[in-house]
Amino acid sequence: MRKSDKKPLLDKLNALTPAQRQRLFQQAARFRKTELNKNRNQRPDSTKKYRHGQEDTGSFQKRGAQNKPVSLEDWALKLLAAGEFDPDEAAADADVVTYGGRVISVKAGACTVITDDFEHRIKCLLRPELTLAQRSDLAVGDLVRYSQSDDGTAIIESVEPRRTMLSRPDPHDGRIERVIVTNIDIVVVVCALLDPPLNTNMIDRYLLAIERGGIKPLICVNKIDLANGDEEILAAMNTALEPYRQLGIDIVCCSADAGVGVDQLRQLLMGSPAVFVGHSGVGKSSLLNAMNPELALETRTVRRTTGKGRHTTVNSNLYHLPGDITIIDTPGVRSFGLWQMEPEELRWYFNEFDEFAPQCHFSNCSHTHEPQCAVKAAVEANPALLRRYESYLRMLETLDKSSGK
Ligand SMILES: Nc1nc2c(ncn2[C@@H]2O[C@H](COP(=O)(O)OP(=O)(O)O)[C@@H](O)[C@H]2O)c(=O)[nH]1
Ligand SMILES: [Mg+2]
Ligand SMILES: [Zn+2]
Repeated sequence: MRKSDKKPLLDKLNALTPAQRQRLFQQAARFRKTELNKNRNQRPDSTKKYRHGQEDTGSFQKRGAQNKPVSLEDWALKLLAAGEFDPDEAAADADVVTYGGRVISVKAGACTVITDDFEHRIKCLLRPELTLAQRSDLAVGDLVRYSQSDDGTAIIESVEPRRTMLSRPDPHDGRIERVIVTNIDIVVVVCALLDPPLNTNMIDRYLLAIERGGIKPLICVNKIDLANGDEEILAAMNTALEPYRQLGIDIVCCSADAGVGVDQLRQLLMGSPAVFVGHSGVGKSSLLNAMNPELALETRTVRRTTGKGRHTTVNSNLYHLPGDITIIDTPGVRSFGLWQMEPEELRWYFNEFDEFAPQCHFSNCSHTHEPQCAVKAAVEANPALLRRYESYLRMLETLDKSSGK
């Protein structure tokens, strides 16, 4: 090959990534081998030369150009000149092409990923390194890159750092954190006005976990149609929700059945990936259906004999609705136990105390038995605050019991 012919090819070679170059040289080695075999068959007399000559050292002698070794690089250049090497195809093997997706369910050693275009669900295996690493506690919502081989096997190659996460205490050991969903902006606490009745204790526990995760809460009270316009019931609801209003939390009162408040919910969720949490039977699936009837999700039917519902949502799921709405529904967040924490830590999760706590006589005031407590004074003047304060006392009691105090 003449020097002037070589130059552009060398430039090409240099432009390749190290992985592509490695692939090219592997291909060149195979090419050389087949060419050598061809020559061997065509020219039996030269076989010996190759065999005992320079084949082992990685070069061979060109016919007619005695003792002029052809380097592997020259073979590589030949491939480039003939257009036999496809850098992109090479990348598929050597560099590993990966695709983006989001984890929607997790099992031991495997998970299901929904593709970035929300079109496909792909079962992916975890790399052993990933399974062993701490980060392998792969959770629903994790943004991942996966590769796919020709036989269709998909493997998680990497997990992006989590932006946010919602976790709950392990039901058996409250000190262990179980991540249930990651990379969400809003946690929608769904409850029902009636059937099951509004449970503010449950809301408070969720808020604790949401606060810990640094995520924005949204309270959604469903089934308001069941009030049948009864002023008393609606007034009681407003009273129950007042503490959350004072905390500045968005509240949507809606009815999946009557289609009330559904648009408002949609507005609040646009562009912010969210997770629905809340007890079974409050209407999470019904709300999703109301937001997009095409989903046609199965909703719970109450068994007449037991009065208990069948749990229809078994797997986590991610729903992508028109208007850039992404909602994750996971059975992992049906109910939360209380976090195992130091009782002294709990007060920091009640943001409404922050305003008054600095005026307490004792700087480490727990707002329970201490004299000259500014929080207790504030509570007496504000019924909404009183209800959260009572919730605080109840949680504190649970923590004191479990911490043996
Ligand atoms: N009256 C009334 N019933 C509802 C409403 N939304 C859901 N339901 C009923 O509540 C039950 C539980 O609903 P479902 O969506 O399965 O709850 P999930 O377990 O939270 O997903 C079903 O029988 C629904 O028909 C609503 O807005 N009003
Ligand atoms: Mg459901
Ligand atoms: Zn105090």
